[in-house]
Amino acid sequence: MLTALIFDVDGTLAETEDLHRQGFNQAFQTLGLPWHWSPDLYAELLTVMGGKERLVHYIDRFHPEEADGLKRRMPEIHDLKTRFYGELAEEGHLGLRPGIGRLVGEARAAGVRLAVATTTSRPNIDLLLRLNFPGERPFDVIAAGDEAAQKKPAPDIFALAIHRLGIDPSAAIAFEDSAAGIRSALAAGLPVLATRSRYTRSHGLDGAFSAVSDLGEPGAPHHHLQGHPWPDGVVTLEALRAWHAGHLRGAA
Ligand code: XBP
Ligand code: MG
Repeated sequence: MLTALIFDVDGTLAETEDLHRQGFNQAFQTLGLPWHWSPDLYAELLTVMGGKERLVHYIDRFHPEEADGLKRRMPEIHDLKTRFYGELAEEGHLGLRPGIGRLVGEARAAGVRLAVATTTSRPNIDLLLRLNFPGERPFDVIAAGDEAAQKKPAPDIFALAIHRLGIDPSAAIAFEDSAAGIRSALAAGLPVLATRSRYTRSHGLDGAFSAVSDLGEPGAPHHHLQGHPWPDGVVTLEALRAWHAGHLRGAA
């Protein structure tokens, strides 16, 4: 039986990555660092998951001669970036991607449990949920950021979410937007539905049992990309349950 849905955050619940990029740039500027991350450069840097890890990778690659000193400043740069990200998210009323609010509502009404498994820092998730689910606590479990020893594509963060849910991974479905995220969820034993995001357009989505542009809404169907198709271009709880039942029968 399908007992839980586990969601990635950046690119899956919401299109947050460009706000992270802008937050980094504002932090660089404030600290007098002559760096600017363009959307193209950021898309390349996104192959390294986690903002702190991404910053270290950037320093090693583009400023190796000053790497030691710059890396010592990394926590300060990242803290400031998190603050600016928060301000940008509040100003922009950061919304959810198509179909997320609807599917979350369907799952809660049916008693299907909800979890988050993300590389991003906890304050960023708390803010996203406060802005979009005011006064509610829709997710039973949140596994985030540095709670995992290794970030995606390692399975750690999805494994932590599964452990906290107290379920077998075969009883859940993961939602991801990135190639590294798909690898992470698969390595934790989860079937993965991929919804491609703005910054993951060039990512291979192999391993996902279905890939679509977004979850879709009645009257605003998604684009099907590969794998399992969804009735009327909308991923509903009913359709997920039907796929899952067939998947378990196939595995038996
Ligand atoms: C995507 C990421 C995150 C964000 C930045 O995570 O790699 O690191 O870009 O967040 P996911 P932090 O898709 O797993 O949500 O700077 O707080 O790490
Ligand atoms: Mg993501």
